[in-house]
Amino acid sequence: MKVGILGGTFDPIHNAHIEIAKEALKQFSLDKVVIMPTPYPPHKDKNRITSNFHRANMIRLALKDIENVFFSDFELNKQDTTYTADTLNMLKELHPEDEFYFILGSDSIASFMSWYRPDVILKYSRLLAVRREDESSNVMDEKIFEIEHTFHTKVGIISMNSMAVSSSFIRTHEYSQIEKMVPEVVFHYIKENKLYQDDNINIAWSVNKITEDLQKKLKKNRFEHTLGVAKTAKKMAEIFHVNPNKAYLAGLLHDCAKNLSDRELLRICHENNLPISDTEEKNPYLLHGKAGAYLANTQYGITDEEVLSAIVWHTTGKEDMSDLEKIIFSADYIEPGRNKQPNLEKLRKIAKTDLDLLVYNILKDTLTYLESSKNKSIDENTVNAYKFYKKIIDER
Ligand code: DGI
Ligand code: FE
Ligand code: FE
Repeated sequence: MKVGILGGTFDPIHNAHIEIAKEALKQFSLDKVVIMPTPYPPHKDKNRITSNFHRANMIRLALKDIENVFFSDFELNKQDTTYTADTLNMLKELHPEDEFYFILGSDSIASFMSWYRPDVILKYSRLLAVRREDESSNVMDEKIFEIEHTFHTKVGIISMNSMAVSSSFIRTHEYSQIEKMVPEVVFHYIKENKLYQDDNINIAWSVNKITEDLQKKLKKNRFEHTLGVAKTAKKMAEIFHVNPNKAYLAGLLHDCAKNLSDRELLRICHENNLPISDTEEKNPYLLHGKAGAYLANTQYGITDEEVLSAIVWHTTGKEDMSDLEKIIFSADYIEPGRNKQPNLEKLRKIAKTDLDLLVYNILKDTLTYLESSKNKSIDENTVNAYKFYKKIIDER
């Protein structure tokens, strides 16, 4: 098979990327083109980039109805930036019978000579350079000549009509100006998720805006529970000298991933390299804490590690929690909307005086409940948390 590879950050994917893929297929009779986004280089400010999750979703949407062009998360799933040379080497090992064509835009052509091991890249693939018709092509031709001369290779040319489209333009302009630059489905996705809006993904939302958004996303009962947890957490924070704003925010967001299906929770965790334990694999709803913290960070711009950690641990608890973690863990259990659990009266009283005793009692009741229900495997964090707080209480 003749396989074209188009790399880049795709933040976001746009019409010119798709044109390049189609033209490469046509002009070089390729069997397929693979769109392979790269993770962002580690030094980039994490809060300023669009998550792998969103970038991958947009690519999937954009390629849905396009024949022979496919999304690959081969590089995206690597923790660190990968070198093209290594990627091609691995691909060649996995598919020795395939012929690879590595597609370069004009920026990449200009810098190709200084990439890591261009010789290796050329050993495993043939280069195809995108050449836009209007482009002042002299510089580009020189670069191509230099590559061909140095490595005794022939660079293929994909000729393209010029298109005034770029990801950086899309990231920095109003929605009305970018509508025609991306596939319709991608445009809707960008709007839906409020991507590339200054007051949104990159900057923490106001509490009011988060509340509004959650009201839209969560079922009515869940939303009310969420407010109950936020208010209860705030009151407890005041009693135990924890920052009440952080407690309210963590309470508000603790179940923000609760409207997602098991499959979506697993996918978020897979795509963002969040570890999944065996118990979580079997009971994916346990992941709504981890996935919730991820969304709180990427969608709502929350960067406070204490708040994020309280969201992560709110379902299972863990050993040696911070006071904020204890508060969210217990407010979730005792907020006024809860009525099914045993001992709520007693627990709500303890909540006014003794955080460790409260956590201990909730863990004990939770384990009793889990042991009596058939299909639920118990997370080791819950067990370890119970042992930890039992010891504290016993040793008093
Ligand atoms: O999301 P909420 O419903 O507000 O509350 P939560 O995040 O505490 O989740 C509640 C459920 O989680 C409840 O049915 C008990 C369950 N749970 C807590 N620890 C474990 C657990 N389920 C399993 N399978 N294993 C655990 O260790
Ligand atoms: Fe929860
Ligand atoms: Fe909850």
